[in-house]
Amino acid sequence: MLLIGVNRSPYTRRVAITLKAYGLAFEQSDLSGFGNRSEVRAANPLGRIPALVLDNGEALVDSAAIIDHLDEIVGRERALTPPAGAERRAVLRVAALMMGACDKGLHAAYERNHHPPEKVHQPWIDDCMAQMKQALAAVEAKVEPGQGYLLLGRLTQADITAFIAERLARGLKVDTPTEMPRLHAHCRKLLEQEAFRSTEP
Ligand SMILES: N[C@@H](CCC(=O)N[C@@H](CS)C(=O)NCC(=O)O)C(=O)O
Repeated sequence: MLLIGVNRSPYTRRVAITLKAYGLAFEQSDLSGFGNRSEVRAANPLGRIPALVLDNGEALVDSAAIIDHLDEIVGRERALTPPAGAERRAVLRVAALMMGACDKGLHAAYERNHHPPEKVHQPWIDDCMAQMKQALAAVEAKVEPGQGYLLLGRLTQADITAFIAERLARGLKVDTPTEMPRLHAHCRKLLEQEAFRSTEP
């Protein structure tokens, strides 16, 4: 399998961490959505990373669809999203909040970085960042200090998505050690695991 994308992208890193956590072998092509437009568009017509090219040449796009496939490969017992019921809903809720937080953070970054300065609308940036922070604060409230994982006493997509969203927030100058100290500490602890550490950009 070939993972297309740089781990600076939270979505790509989510897939990279998941692949490593599942112990699935893969190669990675460090392409960025903006820096390597034609190569990325060859794998994903939408021009976004990540894409995952399977050994038969099929290209999967969007981190959620890619992870859905990886969950199928490893089977429902090992999948980092539980197969059904309240446990599944709880993990999906955190994952949706955290992926949405990433989306809002990137909307803010794109507004700042992809518009001429006189066209940047600061209230939109502020609103996006406020939404990102509120979602992070909701997950901060779920962190039980001393517990290794957010939910179910084991690694789930709740942890992985919280990790990549907290990382992105820090990159966008959110002071998570002060504003979300438990979440920040939780993510630092996750970084001790190989799947998280080895995917550091
Ligand atoms: N929902 C998608 C989002 C992917 C995404 O927005 N990737 C960004 C990089 S962080 C990208 O490629 N942006 C380039 C673009 O939108 O043109 C996913 O979960 O994979």
